[in-house]
Amino acid sequence: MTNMITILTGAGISAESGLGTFRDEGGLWAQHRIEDVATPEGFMRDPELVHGFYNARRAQAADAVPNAAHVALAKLEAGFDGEVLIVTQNVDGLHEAAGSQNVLHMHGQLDSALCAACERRWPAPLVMQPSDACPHCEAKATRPDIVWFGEMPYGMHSIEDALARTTLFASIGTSGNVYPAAGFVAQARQLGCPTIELNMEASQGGSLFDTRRLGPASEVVPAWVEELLSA
Ligand code: BJW
Repeated sequence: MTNMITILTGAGISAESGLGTFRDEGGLWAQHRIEDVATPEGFMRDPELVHGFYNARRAQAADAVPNAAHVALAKLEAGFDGEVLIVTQNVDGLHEAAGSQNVLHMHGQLDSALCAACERRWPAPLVMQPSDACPHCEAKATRPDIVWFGEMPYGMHSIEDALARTTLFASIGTSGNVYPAAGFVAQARQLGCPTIELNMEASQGGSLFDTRRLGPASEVVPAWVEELLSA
């Protein structure tokens, strides 16, 4: 069987690059109501507010640089004897900026725009607004290419397929509050795959992991990658 590592990442891996997490003290959900900025209903009610929220995060992400954890995962993909897949819940592009190539953005991407009418995508401008027209069908139905609550995350078939082939499942910097991502560890376990969590503190489903390394991602991830590459 080919070696395959599937790595689920969350906001914690980008925290040391200056991008806020959601549920930590003072995080994004302490400053904004989820129903207002992260649901299709909120967008229908007040598209200006939602565009403003994502415009600010797009600007912040554009200035951010990968930290040692992103860099280590890129090094793992380049040096590992097998396949490495990063399934990220993050909408920033820091894994790619660090050099990772096999990345699946299950909750969308800040640098992508989506037309709700024709469902085509294009690179998002730094500032999006409700009056923008789709460059393909010209409908004024453009939105950030982000998966909001109640919407189907992207790439679920590819993720299910990857979990079935995975020989090691790792979860980095996610609180385990949001499904379906929070359920991947149970799926991997059920398939007999070893599991490891690397996080600042234990996640919601923390007891499901075989192993846990607690600490800042910029420290625990490079150390873990070194171990894997020298094994
Ligand atoms: C560090 C660190 C450092 C800090 N170093 N670590 C009832 C039961 C079960 C499910 C549901 C339910 N009711 C509704 C649902 C479904 C719902 C859901 O899960 N709701 C829950 C709230 C209960 N999910 C959905 O609606 C999803 N769609 C769906 O389910 O479709 C139906 C379906 C799917 C599949 C099969 C069948 C049906 C869509 C979810 C969309 C999530 N969207 C968001 C916002 C959009 C993206 C964006 O704006 O960026 O995605 S919510 C937000 O949470 C964001 C994140 O990607 C996501 C996860 O957050 P994450 O990454 O875990 O961040 P935090 O802040 O929670 O945690 C940070 C962690 O880092 C912490 O652990 C820290 O300790 C750690 N940390 N600093 C290392 N330096």
